[in-house]
Amino acid sequence: MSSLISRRLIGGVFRFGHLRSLHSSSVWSGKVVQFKLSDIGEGIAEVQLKEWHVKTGDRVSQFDNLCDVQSDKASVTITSRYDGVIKRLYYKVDDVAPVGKALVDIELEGEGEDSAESVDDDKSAQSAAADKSKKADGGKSSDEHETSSSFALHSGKVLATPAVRRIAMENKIKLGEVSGSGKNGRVMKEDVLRFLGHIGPAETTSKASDQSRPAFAPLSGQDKTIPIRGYTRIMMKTMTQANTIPHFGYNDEVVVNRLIDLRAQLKKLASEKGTKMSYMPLFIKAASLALTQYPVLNASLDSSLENITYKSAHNICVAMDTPGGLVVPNIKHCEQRNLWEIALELNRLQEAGKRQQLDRNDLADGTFTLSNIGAIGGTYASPVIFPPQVAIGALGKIEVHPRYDHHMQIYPAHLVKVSWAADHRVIDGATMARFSNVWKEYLENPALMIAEMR
Ligand code: CAO
Repeated sequence: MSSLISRRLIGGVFRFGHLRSLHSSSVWSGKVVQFKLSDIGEGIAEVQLKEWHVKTGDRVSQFDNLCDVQSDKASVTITSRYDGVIKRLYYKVDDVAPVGKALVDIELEGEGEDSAESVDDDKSAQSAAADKSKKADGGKSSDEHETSSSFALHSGKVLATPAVRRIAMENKIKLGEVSGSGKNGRVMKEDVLRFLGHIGPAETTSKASDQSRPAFAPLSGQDKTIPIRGYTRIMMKTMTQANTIPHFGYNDEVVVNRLIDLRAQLKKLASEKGTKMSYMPLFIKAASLALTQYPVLNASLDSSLENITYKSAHNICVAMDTPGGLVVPNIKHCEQRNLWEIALELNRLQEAGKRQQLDRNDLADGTFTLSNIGAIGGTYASPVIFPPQVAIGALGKIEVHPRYDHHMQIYPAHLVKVSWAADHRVIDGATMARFSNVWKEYLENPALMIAEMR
């Protein structure tokens, strides 16, 4: 689990934290500048290159997208701050690019600022980067790469990223025959996959990304080693940290017959409100109400293990399964939101998660986590705490089982199983169990929950 941020960086201006004038001050046509990955704050030291939007030889203008990069805290589109022609790309997709190093070389056109970072006289830096680029590209230089890919892309007439061209080349299709759905007719990965028949029509984009997975899955007769990237890289770091926490586990089952009735009524009204009402907003609101009684579970532990901070806001994280992997955004101030407001925010986060466009703020400052693995299946789970938080709950699939009522009569009980995990250094089992009982009470008698809402 992780924190990711998503931002759009315009011309390097916003990102670099200092305002730059984009007015021209001198003629610089023909000068080659290195466009460096500058410090993007948040302590980010490196990013992973997710996608190039340009190739060598492309003409770019200020504000044109150059590439998408992702760090453990940021997913960012980097845009050009110059007008010119791309002379060199220093990384290929999935490479890790350190902050402060060159991303692209751009040969300037027209007029601009004198402060551009020329590389004409920086041959050693260029050749070092070129070596890296060459290695990363299986020994081909950028120019060679262009030549090998150019069978379908003459003079930039078909817009596509190198990654898309690679897929087209591997499948022996001409990009010119693929209709592009991107800006200015740019051919996107989905367009190629659709052309190949791997995914359905354009309107089913979210399902398409799931269905496209098998295209990369089966390999026959050979091992494949790939670098750990994207959300998985972030999950690895966070979960390695979580592994130092002694987890206390506690499980229970909740009878949700009344909750199902309530949800059915709310679901009917949801479309009028322009949202959908799943069970999650009810689980989340019940958790927030229970956290009010047990604030120690809505807390964070400092790295020195000296202090615990009780958080006033209930920023409840929701583990989300997205096409890019697991990501954990949070709904801010659940203690102040009603069910509709929680549902609206959850829907927004879910849609942004599907597009991998969650904002930094969506991912920062979570205080407690729920993971509805039951949306996929299963009963009990062993959730892992999302540090520096101290508790997490996982929900199973709602299923019907026979149970006894107070008169010892068997009835069909709709049950959801919950698995809690708490940091046993600061939370004892009795506190976890009492919290769970309160949460369960709200869900088994949702009228109580409604009564407590402001
Ligand atoms: N039991 C029964 N039905 C469930 C359910 C459950 N536990 N969870 C969801 N559903 C139902 C919903 O109510 C909805 O039904 P309707 O279409 O009738 O409204 C349907 O399944 C689809 O729900 P959803 O998944 O779109 O929405 P949600 O709010 O319930 O869950 C989210 C959102 C983001 C939590 C979920 O989609 C998801 O990603 N879950 C996986 C979390 C995960 O991977 N956890 C593991 C973390 S550790 O690796």
